[in-house]
Amino acid sequence: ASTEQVERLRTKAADLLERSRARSSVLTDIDDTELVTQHSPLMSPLVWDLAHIGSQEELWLVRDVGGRAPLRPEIDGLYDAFQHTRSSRVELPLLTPSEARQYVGEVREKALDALGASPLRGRRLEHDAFAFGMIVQHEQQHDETMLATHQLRDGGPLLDAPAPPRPATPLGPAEVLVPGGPFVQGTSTEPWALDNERPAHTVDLPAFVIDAYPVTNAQYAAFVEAGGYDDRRLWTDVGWAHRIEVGLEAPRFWTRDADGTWWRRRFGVVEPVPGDEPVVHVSFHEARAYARWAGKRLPTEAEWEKAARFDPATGRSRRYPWGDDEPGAEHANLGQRHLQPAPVGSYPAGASALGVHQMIGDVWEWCDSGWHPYPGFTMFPYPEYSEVFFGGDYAVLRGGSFGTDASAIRSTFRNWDHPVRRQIFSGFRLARDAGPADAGL
Ligand code: AVJ
Ligand code: FE
Repeated sequence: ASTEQVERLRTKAADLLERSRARSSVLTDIDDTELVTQHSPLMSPLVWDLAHIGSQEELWLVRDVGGRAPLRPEIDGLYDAFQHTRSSRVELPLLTPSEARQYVGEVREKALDALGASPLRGRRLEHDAFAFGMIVQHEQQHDETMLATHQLRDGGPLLDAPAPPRPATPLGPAEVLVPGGPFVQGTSTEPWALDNERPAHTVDLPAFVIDAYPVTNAQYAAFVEAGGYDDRRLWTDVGWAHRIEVGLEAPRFWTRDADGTWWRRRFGVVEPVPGDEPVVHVSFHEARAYARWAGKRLPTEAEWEKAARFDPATGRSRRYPWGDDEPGAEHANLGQRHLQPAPVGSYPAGASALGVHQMIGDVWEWCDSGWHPYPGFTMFPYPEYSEVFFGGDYAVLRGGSFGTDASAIRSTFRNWDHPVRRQIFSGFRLARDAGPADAGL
């Protein structure tokens, strides 16, 4: 790496660290009571996420990259996600909001110091540069988690953002044919790709058809109104048992009034459910039941990635659906720029080479795949990021949501969660096997 390249890397890391901290501040510069409250048993109190962000940054940037002495070794255990369940964290002797703010500020100063001191060359280049990318993404991931906590809390709005854009052109075809054949899944070259996205490997898929847009609220409401939640045949055994046990009737945060109008609560505001936005806050089980009702299925993870990345003109897999350029506001609804998904068709410039829209941003998309390593997977740099979850009770989600930052998403990025979860910004799109009649698509 030339001096110029090292400087560019330093500037990029410092900028992204600053951007993630600005976002963390928006989410936590609220009343102290809000920060220490357990808003849902599914989530940590916000003040835990804040100090945990600092704790991970201390571990990886201050101690590991920087080789510095620990600032607060006595609190490591409090902020170790594996030692305490989310619902129990509120009982711990956590840092107070002002202590947590001061702690993350002190850690950041030392992390920036470490960034200036790392040679970012030779033996240290790959390790140190990755550590900064990992910590940027880690803070952004917890910011998305904190955004989900904001959505779960009761009370009036604390966050504000402009409405998303409206589609300027009519929708294109509803389905896209993805030709059969090999494509490259995963990556060996994306510098900040996490271990589970690696290595690049070839996957040969039969032709399939995928929806050009995510399933919308209007489409999903039709399923609810057709009695989809009461039709046992649409659900798997596990899905049905869950639907009965917790009394699922509609997406989380939806209610229906006496006139039959659907309403939703969104970050403290109650409003009619907009029909043309991708449905959000549905579980994997609900997505599967909808797919069966519609006579289709969820895409597998490999199908999702091929639809997003494969360029039939070159045979190459792109970094993003639209190409290799970093995400811009015209490509995708990311980064909490809007506090909701955008109507389908709002991002024509973000469509994939095959013509599939809104694969990045808006809503995470459930795939019909469990959480497994790619062939040739090597754990890096710690087993608790992905490895310990492989083979567990998880389904994969792809593409990121309106609450995912651009620095924490790529077409290769893999997320996973329990199939019952729906406090996350989760939606889906449908796929089906291709038949002879689809040649004209
Ligand atoms: C990859 C989103 C499942 O939030 O649990 C944050 C990311 N790992 N801290 C999560 C993560 C450690 C993780 N997900
Ligand atoms: Fe974490």
